[in-house]
Amino acid sequence: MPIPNGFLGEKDLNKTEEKYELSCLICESCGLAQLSNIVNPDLMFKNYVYIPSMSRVMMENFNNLSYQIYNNFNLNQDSLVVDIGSNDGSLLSFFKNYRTRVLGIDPAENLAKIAELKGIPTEIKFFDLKNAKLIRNKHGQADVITATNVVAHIDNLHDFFKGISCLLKDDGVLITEFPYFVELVRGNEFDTIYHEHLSYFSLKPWLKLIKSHGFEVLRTQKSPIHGGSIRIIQKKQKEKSENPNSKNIVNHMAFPEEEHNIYNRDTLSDFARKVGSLKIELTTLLKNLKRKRKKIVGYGAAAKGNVLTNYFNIGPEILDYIVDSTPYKQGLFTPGKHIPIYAENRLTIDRPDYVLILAWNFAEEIIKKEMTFRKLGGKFIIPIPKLKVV
Ligand code: JHZ
Repeated sequence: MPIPNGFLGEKDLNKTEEKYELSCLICESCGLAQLSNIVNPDLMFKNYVYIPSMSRVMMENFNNLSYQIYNNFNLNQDSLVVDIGSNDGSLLSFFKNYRTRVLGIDPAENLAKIAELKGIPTEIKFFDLKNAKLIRNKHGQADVITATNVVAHIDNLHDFFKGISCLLKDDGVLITEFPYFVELVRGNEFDTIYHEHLSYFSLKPWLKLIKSHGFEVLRTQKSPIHGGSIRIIQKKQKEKSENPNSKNIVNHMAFPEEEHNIYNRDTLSDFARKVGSLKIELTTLLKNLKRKRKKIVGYGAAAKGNVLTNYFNIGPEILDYIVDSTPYKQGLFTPGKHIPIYAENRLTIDRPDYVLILAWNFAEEIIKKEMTFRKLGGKFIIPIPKLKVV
């Protein structure tokens, strides 16, 4: 697979594109699923084209998160909120409304510039213990650290947690949000497995990890974001012994990981088989439509879409182009399959017959937005969790 956000300019289309092994393994002891091969993070994250602010749903999620944190943890104008993987400052911009102090940390130079323009100070760095010490010396310790959709991207999670311990005040809170491995398996979300995501967490390995770094859970919440995520609010353990309340919080939650057998080989083999069946179903549908001379395009040049098109061998002979609202992706071509990317309004001008929603996690939002396309007879194909034409 090429790297999932490795979009290409026209001048690069004839150059050889690097491909990297992509396989996901699971630890039979702790239940953590991880990639077997790690791509140099500089190649993937220094110049990043993904921004969450293109989705209304994502921004609402950030708005709710900031409201929840501000109100539950008595923040004030002196409080420091640090966001790891702050991207273009989307989440921190909501904290700015509450007038807390904010600091973003992100290795993407292009996005940090945008965040700075919004008035969000950003340290252009990967987050690790060494950088956490530098940041603590410069900005002081944080009252709140947020890390949404970022832990999956980190190779050395132990060093990451040491960094968190160093940067977070003793009575501070750490909020993490990440796609939930149980939903990945149950929802056939194979295309979210890609080089940027090194780990696929369920609660069992997460709790083991945080406990080994002296953290305990305060609260957990499920959310539908990115095909099913979990938000975990945690703090440093005060005593050496585990807080009995923390144990209760976790025990009484609806996280039926064992019940769904997600650590079982048969379940995982079945998941792989289902992906194989989806490949046949979807490519047969698309080829039949092409035979009937239907015009098909894609919606959402998501990283996951690049995995799906490459793995299912769906190229520009099937999808004329992909529309995407992200300005940094428009005018480029997808990695591997070289499908051109245009702005969303191309749909209205061009009126294709079918739109394959590659950003299926935003299917509802996209369909609502493109009501006119549907009213004029256009149809949407949603590949995941189950192939559907609407
Ligand atoms: P989306 C990203 O994955 C990258 P991707 C990252 N590695 C990660 O961890 C996961 O998220 C969780 C476009 N769009 O969010 C915007 C429209 O054009 O599914 C995006 O390019 N119109 C950080 O890339 C794409 O679709 C719209 O109305 O798989 C969605 O990408 C909407 C809603 C989206 O993430």
